[in-house]
Amino acid sequence: MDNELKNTAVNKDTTYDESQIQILEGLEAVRKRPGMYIGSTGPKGLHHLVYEIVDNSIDEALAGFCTDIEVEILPGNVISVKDNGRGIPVGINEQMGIPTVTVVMTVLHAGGKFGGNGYKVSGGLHGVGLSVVNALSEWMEVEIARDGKIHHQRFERGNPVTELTVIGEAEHTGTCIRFKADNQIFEVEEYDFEVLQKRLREQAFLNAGLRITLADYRDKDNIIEEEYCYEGGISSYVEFMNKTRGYNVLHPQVIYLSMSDGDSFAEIAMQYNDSYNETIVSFANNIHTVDGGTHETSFKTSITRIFNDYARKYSLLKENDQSLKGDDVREGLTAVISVKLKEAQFEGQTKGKLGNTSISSLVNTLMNEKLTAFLEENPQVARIILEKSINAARVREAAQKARELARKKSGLASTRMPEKLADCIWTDPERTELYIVEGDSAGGSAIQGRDRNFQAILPLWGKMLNVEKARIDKVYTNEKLLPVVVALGCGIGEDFDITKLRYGKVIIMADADVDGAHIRTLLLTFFFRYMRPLVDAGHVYIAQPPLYRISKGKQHKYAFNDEERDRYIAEFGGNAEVQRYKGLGEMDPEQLWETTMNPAFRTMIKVSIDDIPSTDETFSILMGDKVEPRREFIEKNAKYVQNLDI
Ligand code: 0RA
Repeated sequence: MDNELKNTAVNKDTTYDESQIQILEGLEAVRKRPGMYIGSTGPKGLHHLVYEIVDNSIDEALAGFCTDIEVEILPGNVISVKDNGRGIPVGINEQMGIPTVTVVMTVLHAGGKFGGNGYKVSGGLHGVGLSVVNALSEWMEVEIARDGKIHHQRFERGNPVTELTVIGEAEHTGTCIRFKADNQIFEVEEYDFEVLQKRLREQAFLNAGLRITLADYRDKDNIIEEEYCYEGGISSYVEFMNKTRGYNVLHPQVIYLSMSDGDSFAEIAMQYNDSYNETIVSFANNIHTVDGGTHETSFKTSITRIFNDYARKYSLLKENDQSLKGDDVREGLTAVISVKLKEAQFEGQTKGKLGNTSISSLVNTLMNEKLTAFLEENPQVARIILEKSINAARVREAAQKARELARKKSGLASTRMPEKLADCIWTDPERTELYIVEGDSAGGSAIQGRDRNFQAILPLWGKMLNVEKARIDKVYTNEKLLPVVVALGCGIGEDFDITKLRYGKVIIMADADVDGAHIRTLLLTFFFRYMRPLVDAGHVYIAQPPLYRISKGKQHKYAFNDEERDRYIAEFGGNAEVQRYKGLGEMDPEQLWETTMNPAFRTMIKVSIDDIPSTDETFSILMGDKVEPRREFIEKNAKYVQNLDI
């Protein structure tokens, strides 16, 4: 009653009713089309809810008022996010006639990340996203410590179900938000600790000194509590990436460069390692720009030019030497680029690419002035890096020659296909498939069992190369990989040209045992490192051969796991015969066709890259030099391994 009176007093006209209508319509819109606001209602969307809430606390930290953010996953997959900022204002909002916090929690913000024409700028739009998460929550509660009091309000599916009420005294300030995602909206409700861990750690790196904690209390026998706080900011991030990938760094200090030009700020941290990989991660306003954009492009152009200039100036490159290419100077480079700007434009289908051209010149100037100065002041480091780049260029040039030579010598001219390839009749890549098969006997079955109109078979032969530890010149001379390159027809590395691809589906078919897993991993590493666009465009598949054949009399069924096997045995009513396939070679051609190759019945796994930096990390760990990160990975992931016939 008290509150109603207050509301009426503040509202001189009918705004209150209108506000109510606006709120209800807004919430309705979010619940009707959740995908528009949080991307999806699957696991990604679910985790996005947490990011939206945490982002508001980070904004408060960017504004300089918050140092600690505590995130908890509570039993029942309830999320709690608590910060020590100023607290969301609790006074009555003049325009709406209700407390500001209630407005923030219920009114759809015009400048949301999805839809609308503005984009989120950290430090700018406080409270964006809270109403969206609220609308998609079965319930949400907010507790605000402010003005000496603790204020509380509860919402259900976005609607306030209590007034904002004082529930206690407080000496501190801050905001605590708790919510349970609505299972009427989301297909899943389990949060993945590692997904949240990765994102929160990333945010801690991007906001130097900010302390973020993450705790998981869902399983009382396995409570996890972690803290992320990095005084070194993005420099610590670079160190962390080199370390987790098991790389040896070439110079002890991370190179850190930063510059601002009034409206925008850019910072770059970089450090070289002794691998042949490039790991560049970029951000705009703390949002990961998965597809790069103007900041990343400008960085790459600049670094190539600056290293070339330096190498010429100090005669590390002689007059007749070719200039260093981008790939040469980025070999073994781990870098983080982070820019902050007003009205960031995110482009592309997944909004993962920064479009603002103004940031190019800032990054360009930053690199020209600061990196050049760094090289002049640290000639020993400059030498080490340049040596590595020049060596990379030499290897690249040698590889080019080796390839030309290999072509000439073995007659591997563009049209001559590998001897082992059993090609198909059709040539339209929209319809054709290449099966890459380990072993001759399996290859033989596949050749006999296939539909030769559209299915080509390439049996692999000889010693495989671990590309994680080798350079491109070795690939061109590897007897196992070269036929794959030639059969696909599109080259590798810088020369890769997807328009020349000869088969729309590239299917790895290997045994369901350890050796099969090994060859699969080696081939995937190869595709990831040397034919990334092939994977990106969704051309790579993994065949799924059955593990068992269950038969009784004239009936038979194939089982792809132990559960299916047991079910079929039960269905056949006992006395069923179970044959276990140890390898593809044990299947006759008809069986192989029927179970694994016939498009009408087969199941295949389509290989996609969710997240390039983590895929990169995984391959480095699995196939790289260091044993310790690999042991850790295996220990952590052993629980996911099924059906491994060890
Ligand atoms: C609006 C205005 C102010 C702070 C906030 C919102 C705020 C929002 C969130 C969300 C999570 N934590 C938060 N902390 C603060 C400024 C208040 C003032 O001027 O005192």
